[in-house]
Amino acid sequence: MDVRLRSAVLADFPVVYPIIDSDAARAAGSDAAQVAGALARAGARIVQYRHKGEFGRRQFEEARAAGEILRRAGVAFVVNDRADIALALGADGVHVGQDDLPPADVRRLVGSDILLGYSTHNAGQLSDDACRWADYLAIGPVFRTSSKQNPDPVVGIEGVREARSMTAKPLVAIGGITLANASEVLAAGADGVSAISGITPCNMAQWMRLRC
Ligand code: TZP
Ligand code: MG
Repeated sequence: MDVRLRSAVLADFPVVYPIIDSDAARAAGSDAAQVAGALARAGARIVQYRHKGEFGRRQFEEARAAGEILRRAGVAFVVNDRADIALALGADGVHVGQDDLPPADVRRLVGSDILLGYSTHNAGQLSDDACRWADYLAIGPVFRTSSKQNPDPVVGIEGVREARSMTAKPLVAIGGITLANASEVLAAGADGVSAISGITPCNMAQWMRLRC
């Protein structure tokens, strides 16, 4: 964990927030470490590692390898869902959702130096007291997505605008975001856009030109 990275991320939230899904990386004939390296070279400032399903030794080592590459490159490394894995790997952040450990308990576990992200899907969740423990909030799915099982209803651009009006914390939009619609999402008030399928090492350079 590099505490300076947390401050840097919060002072100027990255416009582009790639998520490496381990299964998606594998399906594309790659692996998380390779994708992490490519994203770092392309200019990512923050990257999240995500694995759904059993999180065993293989995933732990994969996340460790990706995290080491990101750390060497000065990129904030965030672990999805799992506070224990984030702590064990010395990650810079952990990102939890509505079905994971509550943010207050995650904060108690990981301490105040680690970035804590919290996913929300509607106005009710955004106004919940749990949000106060988070450093940044995510809102989505903005558009239809096939990267998440049983996604919540899409919130659309209007949902991003509403979320923006409800929080002063850094806000990341997620769900079906592509190079074609990212500008509209940012214009609705998101500080950053996050994607699993839409951001790849090959198109990362184009993403980095957003809002330049
Ligand atoms: N949370 C809301 S939508 C989503 C998550 C993790 C999936 C985003 O994947 P994609 O491929 O960027 O639509
Ligand atoms: Mg989760």
